Amino acid sequence: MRNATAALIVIDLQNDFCPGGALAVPGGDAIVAGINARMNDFGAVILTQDWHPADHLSFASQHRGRAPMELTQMPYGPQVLWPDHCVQGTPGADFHPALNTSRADLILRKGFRRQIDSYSAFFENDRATPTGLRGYLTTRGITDLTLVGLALDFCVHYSAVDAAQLGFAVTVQQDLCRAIDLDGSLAAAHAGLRQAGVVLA
Ligand code: VGL
Ligand code: ZN
Repeated sequence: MRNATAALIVIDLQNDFCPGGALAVPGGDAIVAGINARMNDFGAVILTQDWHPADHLSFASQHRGRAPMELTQMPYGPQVLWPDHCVQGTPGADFHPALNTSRADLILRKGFRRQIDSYSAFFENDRATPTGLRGYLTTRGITDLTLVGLALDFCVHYSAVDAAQLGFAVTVQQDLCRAIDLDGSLAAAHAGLRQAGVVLA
């Protein structure tokens, strides 16, 4: 049975986050079949897509002398410098080919402003610019969210915490997520999710 007030939100299941991609998350492709199988349990399925211009300021390549995975300061705070990834219109930004995209009601793109990264599907990294997803969900009467996808310690983490703070009932299904685990980011994500009241299933 599909639950009309529950949505499955699949975070950034894109080629660049899968083995062989520019910012590969170990085992990122191993969760695709399980995610497809869960889609029928939800009244709504939403896919997010990391969608950067080629000169995005989260890319280390845009900062002279800086290397990927280093930290920099942006006007909105600290920001990890990433390898170029999920550039708009490139194969790396496409969804994993086995992901069932036809079941999606909405594909939400984020990270398209050069100056601001966006881990969360709700607010960009300045923590102020909304993506519009809240309005979509609330106007559809959706109250319960299950999040899966990549990466558990970045985009899934930030999306789940924001969703809980906005008042949604949020579950992160951990076996359908994979993590980057950069400098303790996975432990920080677990703590942050618990503190926000997210159910870790
Ligand atoms: C992500 C780093 C940079 C993610 C996106 O989807 O977790 N991580 N851009
Ligand atoms: Zn990104």
